[in-house]
Amino acid sequence: MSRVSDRYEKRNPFSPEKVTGEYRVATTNDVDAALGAAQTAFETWSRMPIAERGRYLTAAASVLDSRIDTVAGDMTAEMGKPIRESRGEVARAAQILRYAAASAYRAVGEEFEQANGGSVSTLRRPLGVVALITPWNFPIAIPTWKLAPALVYGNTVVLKLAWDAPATGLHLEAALVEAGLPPGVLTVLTGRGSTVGHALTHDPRVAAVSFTGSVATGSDVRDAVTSRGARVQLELGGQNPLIVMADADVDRAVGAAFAGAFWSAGQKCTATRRIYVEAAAYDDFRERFLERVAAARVGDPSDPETEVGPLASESQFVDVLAGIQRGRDEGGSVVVGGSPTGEGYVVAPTVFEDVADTAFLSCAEVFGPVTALYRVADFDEALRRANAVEFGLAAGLFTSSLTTALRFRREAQAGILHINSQTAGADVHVPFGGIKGSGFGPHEQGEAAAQFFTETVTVYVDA
Ligand code: UN1
Repeated sequence: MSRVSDRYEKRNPFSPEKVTGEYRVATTNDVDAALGAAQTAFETWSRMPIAERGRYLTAAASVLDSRIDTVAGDMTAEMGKPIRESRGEVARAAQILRYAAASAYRAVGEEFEQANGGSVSTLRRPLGVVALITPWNFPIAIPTWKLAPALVYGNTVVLKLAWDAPATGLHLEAALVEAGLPPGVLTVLTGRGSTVGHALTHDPRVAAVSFTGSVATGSDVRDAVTSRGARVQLELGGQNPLIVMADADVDRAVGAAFAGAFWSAGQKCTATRRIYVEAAAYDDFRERFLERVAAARVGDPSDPETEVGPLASESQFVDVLAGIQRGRDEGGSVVVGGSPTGEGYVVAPTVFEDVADTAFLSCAEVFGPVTALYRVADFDEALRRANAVEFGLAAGLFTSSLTTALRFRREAQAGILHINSQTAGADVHVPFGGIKGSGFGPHEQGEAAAQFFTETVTVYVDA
């Protein structure tokens, strides 16, 4: 029997009076049933040839491709991502599924010769039932990049979607169901982290948990999962710097700074939060960057021209405005933006100056369209200040000097480095993840995902 409290309403962040859908608030009983089904399904799924598992993913990719307008439209309506980015994200999800499916044609181990001459090889085997807990800011890319490798390597999955973006993840589930995925192999739950997430992380049937979200929740997840000896992978926040040297192509640097700071309204853990500009180029960069911000198309995310839409929810809106206020209170000056535009949860692209290195805005993650400019004497100073945070997710550098680029590659403290490109973005076939406080455990995607979602056994064979 369904009661009113079994369901919740999701509203459109650009037009909060509009309800975009009603979703189930899953209970611990739902988690129990999902884990039971996943355990049963594992018996058959894990024995299936990897190429056969991959075929379900390829078929789901085709379903997503055929439905890109619907899925992207629903994503934009429920969490406010500008439609052109939503479309790109659905296409990315299809690409991730195809990349994972092709794992069938990659090595699943390595062959050696034993010291005594016999054969010894390694073999990757699935872990069992894995739980995935995903955020609202990439509501199809992140569920897909966790689920695709988990499934192809033979695990069965319980996926908990973000409260604020359920419809998008449910489209992913529908695509896999239409592709014929056997029952129990994947169960998708909507609901609260405090019930569903908590139950999944504490259940001894869950062999591994992959989590993307906040630092605070992530550390609870890590403690719960490691204390029962299971595997955990965390992708947390970032406080990502972009360094612009005087020898850089300033126009390209301006474009990258704008995209990195303001696309998706800055709601990416890889967004550009701090921009360090070498003194000789500072005034020029500042002027062109502010011109670019003034020309930004801000507003309705369903308009294909829109570059900066709303924040995803009222609570994000409140948090970001509080972050801006704190930036001001701690002595920062708002050069442009700094307030709501009056349409839904839209906050104008905001650029600060005069922010102290110890101020909240320089150290913490304000998850919105907010960035700060800092003047630096040279690369040494830029790198020192860029590295002086607890996070280490992404970092960018604009320069034409190979020497500077090579030093950055060695010394920048982040898991993802961008030389002459913006701080956000992630190719599907290479590892993605942070160092320092930005993550824990193996990285995601590419070969790193194979390592996380499998265990390696070593097999000695003598004739
Ligand atoms: C990207 O920059 O395209 O939650 C991906 C996030 C990151 C993913 C960023 N885990 O923003």
